Amino acid sequence: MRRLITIPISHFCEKARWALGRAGLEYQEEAHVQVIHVIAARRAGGGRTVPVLVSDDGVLPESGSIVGYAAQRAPADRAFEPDDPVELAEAVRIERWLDADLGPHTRRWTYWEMRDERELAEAYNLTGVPDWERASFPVLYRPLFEAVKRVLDVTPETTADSKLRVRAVFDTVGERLADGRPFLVGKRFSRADLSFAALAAPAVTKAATAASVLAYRPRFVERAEAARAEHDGEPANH
Ligand SMILES: N[C@@H](CCC(=O)N[C@@H](CS)C(=O)NCC(=O)O)C(=O)O
Repeated sequence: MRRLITIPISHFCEKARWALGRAGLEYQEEAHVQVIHVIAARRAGGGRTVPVLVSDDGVLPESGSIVGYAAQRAPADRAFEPDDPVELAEAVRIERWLDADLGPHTRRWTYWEMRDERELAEAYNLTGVPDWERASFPVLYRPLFEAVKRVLDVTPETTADSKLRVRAVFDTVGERLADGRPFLVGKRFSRADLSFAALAAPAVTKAATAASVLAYRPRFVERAEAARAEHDGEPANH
């Protein structure tokens, strides 16, 4: 059985999950909290980031290679790579651009929103992790999140910059779709659309996620709504 090593809330991991699911490929997810994921990723044969896919054909330590692996195995009615080689190159180019210019910035923004939100982190961050990681999370939370903030350089200044970068990517994608075309490349859903949806999700679903997971934390919902209003051009009150 294929194994997919993940951090459950990671949107790069969601890219990989989505691609494997779309292709109808079975896998067992092995989810870990941040920092502990490095041990799991290395043990599986990857580097320090997740997702890592372990399959009979080898170890794939990058979301992009996992998406390619899944796309090559997808049945025709679930294909998500264009047949045309020029369009395929364009879809991969857009995916790489989103990996570099969108993913790290929606992630930093999310960690900023989760700062000092231990209850939110517990509700949101631990899906599927081993019992011992869940049980130790109350103690691990502070050092883990300090480490994540350091590694990802999460500060008020960098977060403000990341929000601008997210907005710039949304504007570029919006321009590309401005003529009414439903997909970023070609005439059907492709890995470019999949990547945009997965990596943009933290920026557009924060309010919905927070509302469903943590209806009892209105402060987080307020912040997310303020961010959304700000993006829509309305003045934010928070
Ligand atoms: N280029 C990698 C990026 C993956 C990535 O940044 N994963 C994050 C989780 S969202 C990670 O493992 N970060 C841990 C670290 O950098 O130590 C890919 O596409 O798989």
